[in-house]
Amino acid sequence: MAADTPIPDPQDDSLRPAPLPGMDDDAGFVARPLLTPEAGGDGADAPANPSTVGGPEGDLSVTPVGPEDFDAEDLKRVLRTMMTSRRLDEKMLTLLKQGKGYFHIGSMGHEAAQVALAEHMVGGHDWFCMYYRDLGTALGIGMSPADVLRAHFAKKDDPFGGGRQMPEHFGHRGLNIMTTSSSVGAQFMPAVGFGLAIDRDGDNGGENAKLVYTSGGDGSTSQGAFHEALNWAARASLPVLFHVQDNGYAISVPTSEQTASGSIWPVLGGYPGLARMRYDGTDFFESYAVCKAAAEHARAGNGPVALHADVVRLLPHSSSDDHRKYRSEESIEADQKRDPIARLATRLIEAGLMTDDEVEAMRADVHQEIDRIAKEIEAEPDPDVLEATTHVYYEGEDTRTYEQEGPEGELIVMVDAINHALAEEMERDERILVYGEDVGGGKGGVFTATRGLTAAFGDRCFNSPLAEHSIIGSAVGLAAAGYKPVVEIQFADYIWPALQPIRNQVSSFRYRSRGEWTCPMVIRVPAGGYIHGGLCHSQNIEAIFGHFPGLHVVMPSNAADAKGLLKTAIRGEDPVLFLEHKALYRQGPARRPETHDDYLVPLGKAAIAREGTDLTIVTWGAIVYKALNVAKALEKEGVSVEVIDGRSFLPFDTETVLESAKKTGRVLVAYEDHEFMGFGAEIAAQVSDAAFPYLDAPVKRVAGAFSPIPYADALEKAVLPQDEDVMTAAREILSY
Ligand SMILES: Cc1ncc(C[n+]2csc(CCOP(=O)(O)OP(=O)(O)O)c2C)c(N)n1
Ligand SMILES: [Mg+2]
Repeated sequence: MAADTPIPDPQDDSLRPAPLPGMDDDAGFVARPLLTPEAGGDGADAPANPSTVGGPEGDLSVTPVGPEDFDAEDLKRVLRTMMTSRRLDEKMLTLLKQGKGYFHIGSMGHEAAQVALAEHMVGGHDWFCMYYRDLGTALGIGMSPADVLRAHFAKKDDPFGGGRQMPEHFGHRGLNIMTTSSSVGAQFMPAVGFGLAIDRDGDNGGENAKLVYTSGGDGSTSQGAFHEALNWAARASLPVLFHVQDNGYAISVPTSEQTASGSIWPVLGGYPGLARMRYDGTDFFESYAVCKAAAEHARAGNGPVALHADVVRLLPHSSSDDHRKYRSEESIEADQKRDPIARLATRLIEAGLMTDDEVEAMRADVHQEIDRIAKEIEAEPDPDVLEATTHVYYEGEDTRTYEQEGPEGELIVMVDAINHALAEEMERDERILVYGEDVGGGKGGVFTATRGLTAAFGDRCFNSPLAEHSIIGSAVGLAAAGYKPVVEIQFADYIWPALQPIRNQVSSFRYRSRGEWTCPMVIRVPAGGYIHGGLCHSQNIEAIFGHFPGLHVVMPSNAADAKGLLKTAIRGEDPVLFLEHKALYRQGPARRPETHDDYLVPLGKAAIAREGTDLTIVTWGAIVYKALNVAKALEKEGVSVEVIDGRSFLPFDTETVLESAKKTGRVLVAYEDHEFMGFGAEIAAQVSDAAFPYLDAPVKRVAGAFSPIPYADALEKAVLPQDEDVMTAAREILSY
C-alpha cells in the first residue's frame, strides 16, 4: 500500500453523518462565566507536563498548526464541541445531585485531545472501540448531546443500549461505535479485529481507507490486552490508532505506581512496526497536528500508531470518587491551569478570531441548549420492564432445517468430522475465518482438526499469536465487522486468559446493546480428561461457561453430532462455545457414518443414546460411553436403562430429561467434572423440582472428585469417574 495513496478527506461532509436532532438554539439564554479563575483562567500560566514541554515527540513528522491554518468557522465548531462535552459533564453531575441518575464518569480535561483526534476520523466509516472517558470523541464524530443524555437517564431509546448499560458506555451502530464494556482494556483486541477486517476487505490504505480508533487511560496500559493488541496490530500492520489518554491516575493510582519508569511512553517504543507520538493533549493545535500525521500514516496503510496524549483529569475519577482523598490541592490546581477549553478559547481570542464576549456567548448558548435537551430527554419513555431480558440471544426466525435425511458416507472419527464440517462451511461461506494457535499451515492444530484448511482456503485459516485473550478479543471485532470467526482455543485448560473477553465482551455484546451489536462466533475447545493430560490438559469447563447468559455451550459425543452441531453453530447468530472431548477424537465407539453437507443438529436438544424404562442416566461427553457400558451390563440383569446424551448445556434440553424421568422414576446424572457445583447439580435440581411426584428414588449424581486431575494412571483413575463408579451409583438408585 503506497504511502502516497489518496486518503478520504475527514473534513468531507459527505462522509459525516447528518447532524442528529436536538441542536437548535432557540431556548432561553442563561449566562454563567466560563473562564473563571477556578476553571483555569486563560491558561497562559499553565504548568505543562515536563514530558510534553517543547512540542510533540515521536516517530512521525508533524507539521505544526495554529489558528491561522484553519477556517475560523471550523475552529468555532471545535470549541463548541469541546464546550458541549464540558457542559454535558457539568449537567449530568447536577442531575445526579438532583437524584436524576445514578452514575457519571466525565471527560473534563480530555476534550482537546479527543476532539482533535475526532477531526481526523469519520463516524459511520471508520470503526471506534472507545472507553468510558471519551465523550469529546463521541461528540466529535457526530453523536448528539441528546443521545448522551438518553444514556444518562437510562431511557428506552438510549442508543448505547436502551438503559442496560451504565452511562458513558458509548455505543452507536450508525456511527460505528462498538458497544463499550466497562472492563478496562477489553476494547483493544476488538479494535485489532476490526483492523483485520479492514485489511481483508482491502481497505487498509487505498481509496476507501478505513481506520480503527481505540482508546484507554494510562491505567489501561497495564492490562495484558493492551500489549497483545499493540503486538498483533504491529505484526499485521493494521490501521489502528491507539489513543492513550494519560491523565496521570487510574482512579487513585498515579502512573509512578503503575508503569515501569512512570510512563508508558518508553514502553511504546518496544513494538517494531508501531509508530508512536507523545504530545500535550490539552493543547488543541498540538493534538490536531499530531493526530493528522497519525491518521495520514495509518490511512495510507503504514500500520498502527500509538498516540500518547498528556491530559488532565479535572474531575474525580467518577461520581463515586473524591479525589481530594489522594490528590494534593496543588496537583488539582495545576491541572485546572491546563484546562484545554480555556487554552483554546484564549488562542482564538489572541488570534482575533473571537472576542471574549463571543466565547462567553457561545458558552452560554451551549449551556442553555444542553439544559433544554436534558429537559426534553427526561420526559422520554423509560425502558419497558417487560423487555428486561430480551436480546440475550437472537430473537429472529431460525431458518435452519435440522436432522434432514440424506446420504451417509464412510465411518469417520470425531476429529475428522469436525475437520470436514469446517471445510464444508468454509466452502459455503467465505466470511468464515478459522484461526488459533498452531491452527494454520501444515500442522492443522495439535489435534489435526484444522488440517488441510490453509492449503484449501489460504489465509482464511491462519495462526494467531499465542494469546487466548487476543484470539477471542480479535474475533469480537471481526464478527462485528461481518466475518464469522471459528476460532480454536488449544486446550480448555488455557481458556482462562480469554475469560474476560468471553464474559465481558462476547456473551453480553448483544444484550447490552439491545440487539444493535452482535458478535456471532464459534469457539472450539478441546476439553476433558482420560488422556493422562494432568492438571492442565484435562479440565472440564461446561459448568463455568454454562453460567454466561448470551453464550451457547455444546459438547457432542460422536462424529455425527460433532459435524451437525458444528455446522449449526457456524450458521447461527450467537456465539457458541463448542467443547470437543479430546479422548473421543479418535475413539472407535464415537465414529459414525459421515453425515451430508446440510445435516444440522439443533442446539438445546438432547439425544437418547439408548432407550430404557427403569433408570435414566443423563450424561454427556466421554461419560456417555461409560453409561452405555453400565446399561449393557444391567440389561443382563433385566434392568432397562435409558441413556440421555445432553449434547448441549446452554440451552439445556430439560424437556427430554423430564420426560424420561417421568417414565423411569429414577435419575442418575453422570459427568466427568467435579461433582460439587458441576453442571449435574443444575440438572438434579431441575428434575427434583419438576418431576418429584414421579420419582421412586432421590436424584443422584456421580462425577469427578473435587480435585485437580493428576497425571499418573492410577491417580487419574481415582479422580475421574470410571464404569464401576457409574455402576455403583446406578445400583444405589435402583435399590430404592
Ligand atoms: C479490568 C478492570 N479492572 C478494574 C476496573 C475498575 N476501574 C474502572 S476505571 C479504572 C481506572 C482506569 O484508569 P485509566 O486507565 O488511567 O483511565 P482513566 O479512568 O484515568 O481515564 C478502574 C481500576 C475495571 N473497570 N476493569
Ligand atoms: Mg488515567
